[in-house]
Amino acid sequence: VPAKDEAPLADDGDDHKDPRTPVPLVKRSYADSKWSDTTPYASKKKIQSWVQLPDGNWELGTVIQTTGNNSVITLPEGKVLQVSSETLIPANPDILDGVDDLMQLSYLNEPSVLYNLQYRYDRDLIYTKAGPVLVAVNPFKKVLLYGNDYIEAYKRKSLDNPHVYAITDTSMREMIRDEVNQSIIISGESGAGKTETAKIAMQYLAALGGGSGIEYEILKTNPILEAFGNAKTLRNDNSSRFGKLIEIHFSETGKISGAKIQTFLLEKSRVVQCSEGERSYHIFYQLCAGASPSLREKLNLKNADEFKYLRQSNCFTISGVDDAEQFRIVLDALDIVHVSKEDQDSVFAMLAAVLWLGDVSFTSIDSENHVEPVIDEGLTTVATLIGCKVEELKLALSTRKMRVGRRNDTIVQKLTLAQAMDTRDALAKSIYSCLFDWLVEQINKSLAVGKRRTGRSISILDIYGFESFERNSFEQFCINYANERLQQHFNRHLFKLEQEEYIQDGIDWAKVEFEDNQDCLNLFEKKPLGLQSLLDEESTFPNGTDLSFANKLKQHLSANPCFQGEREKAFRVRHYAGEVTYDTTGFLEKNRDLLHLDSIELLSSCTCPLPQVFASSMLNQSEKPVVGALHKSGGADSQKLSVTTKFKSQLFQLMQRLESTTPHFIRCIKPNNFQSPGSYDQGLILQQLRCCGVLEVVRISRSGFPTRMSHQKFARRYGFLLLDHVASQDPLSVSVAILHQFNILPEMYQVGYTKLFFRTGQIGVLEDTRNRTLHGILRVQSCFRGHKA
Ligand code: AD9
Ligand code: MG
Repeated sequence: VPAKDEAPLADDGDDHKDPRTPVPLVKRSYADSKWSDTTPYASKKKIQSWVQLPDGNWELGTVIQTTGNNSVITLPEGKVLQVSSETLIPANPDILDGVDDLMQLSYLNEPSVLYNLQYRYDRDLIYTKAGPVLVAVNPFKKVLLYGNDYIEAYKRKSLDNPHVYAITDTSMREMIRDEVNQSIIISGESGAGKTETAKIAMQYLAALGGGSGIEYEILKTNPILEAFGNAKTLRNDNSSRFGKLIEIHFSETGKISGAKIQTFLLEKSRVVQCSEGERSYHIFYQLCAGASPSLREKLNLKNADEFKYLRQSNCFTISGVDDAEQFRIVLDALDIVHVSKEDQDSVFAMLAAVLWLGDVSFTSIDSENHVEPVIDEGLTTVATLIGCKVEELKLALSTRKMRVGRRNDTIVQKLTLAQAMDTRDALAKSIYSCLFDWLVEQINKSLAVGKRRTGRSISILDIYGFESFERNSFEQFCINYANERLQQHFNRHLFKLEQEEYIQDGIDWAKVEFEDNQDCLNLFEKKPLGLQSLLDEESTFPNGTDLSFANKLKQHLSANPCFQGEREKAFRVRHYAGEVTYDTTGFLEKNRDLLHLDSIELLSSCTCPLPQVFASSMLNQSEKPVVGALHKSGGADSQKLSVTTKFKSQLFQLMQRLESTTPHFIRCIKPNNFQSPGSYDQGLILQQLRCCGVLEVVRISRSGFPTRMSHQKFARRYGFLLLDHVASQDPLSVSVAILHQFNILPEMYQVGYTKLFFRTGQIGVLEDTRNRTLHGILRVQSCFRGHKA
């Protein structure tokens, strides 16, 4: 008799008593759905199955009759449907409702996974394991899962259900045990909860590895980076517009010794333009709302809604957020990471300079549409804030020096309105992105590990997830490329991990090859004919246009299975997560990301310290050193690396670093598009599960032995079904006897040193028999019904 906690499956009637109903043979052909399970487990009269309703949602129903290829199924609210049997997908026995690891599901199909996550989500169990991966469904509300008590409980292992704390704890233990660096790789689409998850992981590490005080500094980097690198978008009120890797270092005793932050590709364009309903970077609004009267006066600050750059999107506040209060938090945090008051003043001066640049206006000076800046409050304030003469600023914004002819003679070209505005905006974007990089550098200095590196670290990666919008531009092109790289990393490791477990437990295992995304990566990276090298090539042509770029792609890449040319300036890429159509408008300009040398010269001649630092860092970024050119009268565009090339090399370095670590994956899921609690949109979630590869992991495990049970547990659960006496009572012998008695085919299971491994669906056969047997016992002992069974 099984233990009390192993209650029999809820049964719905007597299967054997009714001779009129033949055992239905539900044919299931799910060839079209690669995630579905094809192994029927039940030969019961009434089978729980998933049926897809016209709205696309899955509903659990009971098959009451099957004739030919048709099944009659009843739904919970009493509706009866007749459907083609092939469209039904088997549901799991109730005993598996809400399992905390999807690997425990007997049937690993899409509706079952969706249902399981929802079952848990409804109970605020937002974390679920998908084998080695932690799935986190954004609750969009406070859930009582965090804080010191929970941290203590996970540390002491008195709690071990899926949690960010648990996966972080594992990484900590493995780092110490194996002396190998670890990484926690967080992905998911915008608003799915990556940044919050990263902070929760950092909290845990700070609590476990704290002591020296440096953990406070590390935690305080979050409000700073969020202020300067996050913004309200239509998808997320606090959307990160950069990628981030934070590497936290530990001493031999497991105490935090320092940290290092690396950032990736900040979205600069937001500084000078953003869409209706979105905001620019938080820090601008915080500064305008929270600066002290003396700082306001020094920076000649106005209200946020009076600056042109901020005014254009017509959105100034975020509900529930007090920008002035946030500003105080940032000031505090800057103190804690040792940014001096002087430096803080310089930072705010740069922010104000960017805002005032947006207010610089131009006036026509001749009949050829040439313009120059109006000398007004905007221009003079910018000059004061960066420390240059008004005349110099005026010149930099209205002219461009060019070298011409064989003798490289310099001519000065006047700018048209469009050119002048571009120059102004490019200057604002550069100042802001240099400021961001500079801040990260200051933070890194403060967190520096010092010379005595132990070489042990845990890195947390919070990078923008795969994006597919109606209109996809250069930003999505870069972001999705990054995700292809990460996906490759993900695949490799999951296959490896999965297969290592089999080998560890000593089972017979022929290695599974997996479908990788190398084709798509080749499409991006191949030289000389890949998306990136063709983009770079076209970007260097003075006459190159977005259209000529698109045509070149179609001419050279059409043979690649992942590429498809589209109408006019568009092309389509088949990503692992789905197809995305990119519009090449703006690709060349964004890839070149030019700042004219005139602007760099201006910054380097400023009397304020930061502009000078920025100028020299811009020159250092150049591929060919152009330092000499700075002092020559003849200038040219800075010969910097293209954005794609720089990003690609950053990603390569990132991958190299991650490769040397033991990875832990967290996949964040956004349950609805309204940032609202309690709403679970099946279609949206399914699409993310597919995109971020959770079901891919499921598929991997399907090809293996996804159900595992220790010999003990197996013997306890099914031992009572044995008809013959087993000589030895040790769990392994009992288990093997059960397998034999039930004719479980040898290819359907493997006996490991500690566990039994089953192919998908196999446990269902046993559960079914166990259930029927129990039911029989219950009938015989009907007077005991309801007692210990
Ligand atoms: V983006 O790609 O940077 O636009 P993220 O980083 O994936 O995005 P973020 O972490 O910013 O999303 O989460 C969005 C919002 O969801 C947060 O501001 C919270 O309001 C909410 N959230 C996310 N995770 C949790 C959580 N564990 N508990 C409560 C959460 N709320
Ligand atoms: Mg984020």
